[in-house]
Amino acid sequence: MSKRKGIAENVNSDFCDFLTELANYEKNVNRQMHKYNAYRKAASVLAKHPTRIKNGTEARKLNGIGDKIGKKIDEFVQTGTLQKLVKIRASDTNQAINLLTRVTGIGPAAARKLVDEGITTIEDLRKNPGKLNHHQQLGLKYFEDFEKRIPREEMLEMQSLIQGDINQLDSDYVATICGSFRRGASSSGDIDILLTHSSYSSEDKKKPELLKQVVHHLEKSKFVVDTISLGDTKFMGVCKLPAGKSSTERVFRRIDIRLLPNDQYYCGVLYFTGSDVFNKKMRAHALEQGFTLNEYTIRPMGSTGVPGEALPVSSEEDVFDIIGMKYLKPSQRSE
Ligand code: DCP
Ligand code: MG
Ligand code: MN
Repeated sequence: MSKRKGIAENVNSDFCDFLTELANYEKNVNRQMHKYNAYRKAASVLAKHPTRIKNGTEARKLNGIGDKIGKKIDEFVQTGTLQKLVKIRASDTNQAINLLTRVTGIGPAAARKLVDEGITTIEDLRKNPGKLNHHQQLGLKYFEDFEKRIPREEMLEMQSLIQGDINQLDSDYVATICGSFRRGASSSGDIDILLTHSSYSSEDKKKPELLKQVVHHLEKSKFVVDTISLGDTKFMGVCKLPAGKSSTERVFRRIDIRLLPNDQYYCGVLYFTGSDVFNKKMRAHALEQGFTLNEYTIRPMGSTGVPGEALPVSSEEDVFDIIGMKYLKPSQRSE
């Protein structure tokens, strides 16, 4: 073989593709490193071969290609595919993607990429932690717990712990547990907290320490136990209540805390109370009335379509009033 690296076209690339797919499957799914290496080697030999391979017999003459791979090449030449691969792909792909996206931090694109690499189960993920970012690793670590709904009773316990802690730190904080809990749901998927402080308005410089202090205080209380991410205005993490009276083991829960300036607080509370479907409807209604509404502000749309200054808002009711919508209590905002 000459050393014209990458210049010549790989005339056997379809063979190389299926061999690489099989290699990844053996490595990621079965942890069969010998098979992985065998498929990889065969793919690399074929990639360097200057002429098109016509069948398994011809392939077997090459160094690194034995009977088994020769048979696969025959099957591929004759049928245009491999039953083994069809099975690997069809039996699992969509189910696997659906499964992997249940891990917090793994979206559909990341899931598809993992599945293409042969990672199709939670066990596969656990064997390949290097493929996951920090968020995904925590999603995996707490996978079983994060799947469990949080009963309202526990939400109420967490609410009183959180409010007590924040108030003890500085009574000028205001915190509201939003999300499905605030809509009165009998169980919630996670804890969504909106935080502000009387000293902090949108005219001021950013005050990230307001959020960090609260997070660190909740860590000292051993309530917050892991951090997915902590930015200036948003904390994503993991929490757990201390053992209860019934001594049943507590479950790890997902917690989000967002910090907003006090003049943006009620647009934030409105947004993070949801539901997401209700929010879409309300934003559409606002637009019909000539206002643009988001999680921070409500602004009039000028005739040119350029939003004006944020309108003053000191309650959720204010926002309903501005857009001429009858006030709905959180429990009436399910859709
Ligand atoms: N939200 C939204 N649009 C999104 C995501 C969220 O408007 N795409 C808002 C409305 C949600 C709130 O943020 O109610 C909190 O998001 P969650 O995903 O935590 O949703 P819920 O708290 O409503 O439900 P769950 O009990 O599953 O956490
Ligand atoms: Mg929620
Ligand atoms: Mn949430």
